[in-house]
Order: sequence, then C-alpha cells, then structure tokens
Amino acid sequence: MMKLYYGPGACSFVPHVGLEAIKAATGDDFETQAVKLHKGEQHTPEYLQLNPLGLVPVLVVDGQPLSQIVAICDYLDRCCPQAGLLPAALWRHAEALSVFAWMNNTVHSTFTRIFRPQNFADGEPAQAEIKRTAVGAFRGHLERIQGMAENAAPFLLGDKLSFVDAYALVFLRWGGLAGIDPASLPIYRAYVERLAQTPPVAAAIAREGIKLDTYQKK
Ligand SMILES: N[C@@H](CCC(=O)N[C@@H](CS)C(=O)NCC(=O)O)C(=O)O
Repeated sequence: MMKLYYGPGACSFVPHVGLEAIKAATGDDFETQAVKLHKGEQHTPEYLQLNPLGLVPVLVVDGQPLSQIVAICDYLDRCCPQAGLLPAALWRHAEALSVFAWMNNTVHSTFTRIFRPQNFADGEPAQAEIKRTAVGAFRGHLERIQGMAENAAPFLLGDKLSFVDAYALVFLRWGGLAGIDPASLPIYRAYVERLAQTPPVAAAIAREGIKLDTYQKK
C-alpha cells in the first residue's frame, strides 16, 4: 500500500487529494503519516533517510521513497489514469503541466520566501524586505489564479478535479497566513469553498485537520 508523508496544511495536500481521488475511483486505500513541520520532524534521522532534503511530501511505494510534488503526482496519474487527475489528451496534458509547473516552481517558491526568509538573507531588515516583496508577488500570483477560477468549469482544468485545484486551495490558505484577506479575492474564495465540498478534497481536509480560512486581520 502506498504511504504519504504529509505536513498538515503544507504543499503535500496536493498528492493527498490525489490519493483520495484514486481511492474514490478504484477503492485502493493508502496510508498516511503526519510530519509536524513546526516541531522539526522533517529533520529527524528517520525522515532524512526518506528525503535528505528534509521536505514533505514523500510517497513511499513498495518501500521506495519518492519526493517532489510534480514527480509524485505524475506517478499517481500514471498509476491511475481513470481518476482523471491530469487530462489524458496530449495537448491538454501539456497545458495542465504548464499550470502545475508554474504553481510548483513560481507560486510555491514565492511563498517559501515569506515562510522561510531566513533561507534567503541574513539579518532581520533584509529578511523583512524579502518577505514584504514576496507578499506583493504572491498576491499577484493569487490574482492570476483568480483569473483562472473565473473560467472554472467547475474545476480549473474543466470538468475533473485535478492536482492544480488542490494546489490552488493550498495557496489561498497560505495567502491568509501572509495577511492576504481572501475576501479581497471573492471569485477565488468562492471557487475554493466549492472545491472543499468535493469528497476527495473534503476527506483530505478532514484528515489534515485544517480550516479553509487562515486569515487573521493584523
Ligand atoms: N519542490 C518541493 C518543495 C517541497 C516543500 O517546499 N515542502 C515544504 C512544505 S510546503 C517543507 O517541507 N518545508 C519544510 C521546511 O521548510 O523545513 C516539492 O515540490 O515537493
């Protein structure tokens, strides 16, 4: 049985939703292990054996660990194409990967500058500046996703739930933590609220014990 190591509310939510969608399509169950990032559980010797980078997610398949969201999700899609987590048609598949890659290499890494500014500069003033500029950039990315959500039918890639929907949900939650009020992105928020009602997404939210709205007015 496949096993996912995830951090509650972290980017590992993306393959987590994928595993739930596969379970819904095939009945194939999976195991999970929560890794508490705030407690530093990603740095234990046991975890570093699975992923020497000390990051979630890790998917263990037949005793072999696989890291990196895009690789894990591509594996899940190929394992179970009937779940429809990525479009099968050649061009639509490429377009889906284009959105997915942008989310993973640009939107996600912009948030890393907010969450871990100490990885990018020494000293509080430089870190505060990195964080401030990253929040502005992150907001721009969320606005671009809102533009995509405006045409959601009902999901970002059409009629099937996909990995990019799960990523979009994660980003709106992270925006709240960064001080971006979801009320200022009403179309995006309404889309995420609908998304949260779909059974695979609702199941992953429940297992991770997370709430949708993370915004706290400063
Ligand atoms: N490029 C990696 C990024 C993974 C990543 O950034 N994971 C974050 C959580 S969203 C993490 O584990 N952070 C732990 C830390 O910063 O100590 C992927 O696609 O899997």
